[in-house]
Amino acid sequence: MRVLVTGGAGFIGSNFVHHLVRHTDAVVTVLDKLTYAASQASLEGLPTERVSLVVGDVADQPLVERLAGEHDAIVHFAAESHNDNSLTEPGPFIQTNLVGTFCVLEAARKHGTRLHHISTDEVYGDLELDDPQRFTEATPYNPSSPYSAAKAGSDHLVRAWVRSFGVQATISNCSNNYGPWQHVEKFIPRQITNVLGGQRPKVYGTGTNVRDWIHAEDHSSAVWTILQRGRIGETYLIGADGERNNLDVVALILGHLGRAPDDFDLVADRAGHDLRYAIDSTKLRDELGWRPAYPDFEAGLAGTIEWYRDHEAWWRPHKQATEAAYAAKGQA
Ligand code: NAD
Ligand code: TDX
Repeated sequence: MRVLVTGGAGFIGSNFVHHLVRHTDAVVTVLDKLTYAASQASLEGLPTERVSLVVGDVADQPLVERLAGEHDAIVHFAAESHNDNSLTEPGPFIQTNLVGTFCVLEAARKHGTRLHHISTDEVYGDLELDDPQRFTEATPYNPSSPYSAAKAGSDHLVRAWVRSFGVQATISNCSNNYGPWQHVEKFIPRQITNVLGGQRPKVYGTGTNVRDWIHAEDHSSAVWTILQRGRIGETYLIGADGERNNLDVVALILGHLGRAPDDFDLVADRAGHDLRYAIDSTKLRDELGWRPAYPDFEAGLAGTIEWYRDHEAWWRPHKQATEAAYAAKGQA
């Protein structure tokens, strides 16, 4: 199978490419614009006869059409992905997440290429801390930020292209990922690399916000399962029952690295900060038989902390500029 992976030099996309090389016979082309969020180093060491990189924009219609015609399937990860950035400069989120997805859909339509669209649980808005319900495929869309609104719009485009034009697409909405190769702007790598660099973790607001953590490797196995056996036109929620509040995650990081549990700073909150996400992945588990390989969040987090300790050369070049941007917003 020839698979085009958009955004394959980013965090989850690169984890997915590694997963394909390890667990399948797929031949992979990565299409990536190499924005600030990308790292070619994340793809280093992969066999060149299995993985190649095309540097380009998913909103470049002729390019995406040509590539779609040369592949059996497209897995569409490319996006602007950081909520905080969408609050300071929303334009690229509209361009890549909406216009880019439109171009991918038109390319898939032209060539009849199988498409899997990667989305997020943030399209459903947020839950109260004591709400017994979790998000399901039937939860109404209610996005909060420019990022999640643009992702919600991209999901609607995919559904419209399936129904109107018969595009052979599936969608998945996954919870918060952690694992190797995640940019240091994101919560878990930011706090790990702060502590490794002798700084204190920085927690927004009161730290009681809850995220539902899943290892990126489990996201990858779920996406491959859906690509193989998912029903066209269907949406599948991906999650691994990993709800933790931000204070608990920081305490685990501090504890693993031998620091006191209160050795962190509370900083200015994010505007419109979603309180809680939680995924019910029953459909994916019952219909397609998927199970996470990293059900133990504490163990997965410990492995991730060790990965960052061992890969300072990978993250160090991005750290200073990232922290300078947070400092300018009063979040450092
Ligand atoms: P990331 O920011 O680490 O990577 C995004 C990649 O897309 C980068 O390599 C970047 O260069 C590339 N890209 C951006 N704009 C592009 C364009 N116009 N053309 C081509 N390439 C472009 O993001 P991530 O965290 O790996 O997220 C990947 C996908 O997964 C996104 O669609 C995101 O919405 C979704 N998702 C992420 C999470 C999470 O926890 N990070 C959870 C659920 C869903
Ligand atoms: O320094 C920080 N301190 C802090 O308390 C940062 C960067 C974040 N936070 C909080 C905000 C959130 O409650 O940690 C939580 C996680 O924040 P992010 O890592 O920015 O992730 P989130 O906003 O939840 O979105 C992530 O999951 C869903 C991804 O970035 C999205 O791409 C995905 O769709």
